[in-house]
Amino acid sequence: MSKKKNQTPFPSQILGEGRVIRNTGSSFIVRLDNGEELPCRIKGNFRIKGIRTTNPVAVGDIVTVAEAADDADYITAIAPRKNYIIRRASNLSKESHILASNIDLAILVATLREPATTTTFIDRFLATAEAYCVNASLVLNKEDMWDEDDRELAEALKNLYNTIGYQVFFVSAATGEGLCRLKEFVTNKITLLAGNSGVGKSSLINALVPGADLRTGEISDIHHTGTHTTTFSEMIDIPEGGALIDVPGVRGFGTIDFAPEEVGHFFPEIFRMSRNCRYSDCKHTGEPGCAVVPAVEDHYISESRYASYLSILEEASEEAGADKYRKPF
Ligand SMILES: Nc1nc2c(ncn2[C@@H]2O[C@H](COP(=O)(O)OP(=O)(O)O)[C@@H](O)[C@H]2O)c(=O)[nH]1
Ligand SMILES: [Mg+2]
Ligand SMILES: [Zn+2]
Repeated sequence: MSKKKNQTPFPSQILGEGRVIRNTGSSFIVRLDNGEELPCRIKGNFRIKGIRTTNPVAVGDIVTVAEAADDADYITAIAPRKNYIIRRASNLSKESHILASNIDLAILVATLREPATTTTFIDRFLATAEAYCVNASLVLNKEDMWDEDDRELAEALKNLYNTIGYQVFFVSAATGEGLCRLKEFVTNKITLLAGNSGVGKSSLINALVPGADLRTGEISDIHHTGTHTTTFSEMIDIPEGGALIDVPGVRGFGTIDFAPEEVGHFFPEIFRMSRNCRYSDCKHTGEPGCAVVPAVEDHYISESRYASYLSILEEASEEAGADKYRKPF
């Protein structure tokens, strides 16, 4: 590459600005403002300060593309991101993965069975969305598989999350149940669909956008996550306006960069209640005068939400502790 630099003393010709609509990990497709779609690679080092990411460029990024001497075009700059959803690549990893950027809405697709999404997973996702100022909603898919108990559980979850302020949709990509309202909700927005492998993200996009033709049925991916770390994310236009972003399924949702005293801010109902705690830096783990713990005991705050809060708090505290002992070089 340095050789090429020597040969071309002038900056390569800028082809324009556009949005990254596909990311395979090593290559990208950028749609220019004039509608042209260009296969691109990355040139340069785009890193968010202080965060190591496995993908420096994400679907949704607004980038500058330059023509190179050979036939590959290059992404040479990224415009500042309005927002993004990021997760830790794996629980122990220091590396993070940006799922998508510049979005209007992040939807977590969850299922009660095949696979069963845990409330911890849901809450970690929602907390991340709060932390990065992204509107989030919940979609419970595979409604066609529910028996009476499932429906009861679904109603309880809906009630819980509605009370906190999140919209909840019951849908079935298989039968089309509930899709009309969901489509209405996502039209004219750029929406990320996230969730475990096999919950039906791609099936939902196929059902919402006729002709999207995404590959589905990748349930076996669950067993291959180790080798399937290559990312393949794609933005699919909604003909009526807006777009949906399909990303590979994730197993866990490691949160990043949360200071322990901050975690409560990302659980709206805990945050509201924490105004009544005696100490402003209360972590709600048994401090004197804490208002949150009694609210959990009195069922004003759900136990599952509080458990999710504690799991993130623990992670954040470990990080903070580790920082203290980290060598300064
Ligand atoms: N019964 C039922 N199966 C579904 C539904 N949505 C998706 N599936 C199935 O679940 C599997 C995983 O779907 P896929 O869209 O690939 O999930 P993704 O990994 O989240 O993209 C496929 O076998 C789909 O046919 C649904 O609403 N009901
Ligand atoms: Mg998929
Ligand atoms: Zn408290």
